[in-house]
Amino acid sequence: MEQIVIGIGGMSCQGCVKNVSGVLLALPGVARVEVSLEAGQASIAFDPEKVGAGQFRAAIEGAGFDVA
Ligand code: 9UX
Repeated sequence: MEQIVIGIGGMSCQGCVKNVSGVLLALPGVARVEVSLEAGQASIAFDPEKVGAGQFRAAIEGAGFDVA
């Protein structure tokens, strides 16, 4: 398992946090997600053989947010 922290722009409430968490957790290979509204970032634990940074970016941007 690997860990990555991704900066996210555009989150303005806990609903956004829930939405970002949901799209990330829906990706196969993602084990654990912690999204912080205050810090504007997501910490993701994942299996690097199944998923990676490109898919995290696509999922976050697809949900309407910006990846730093
Ligand atoms: Mo909050 Mo975010 O009212 O996608 S859910 S602004």
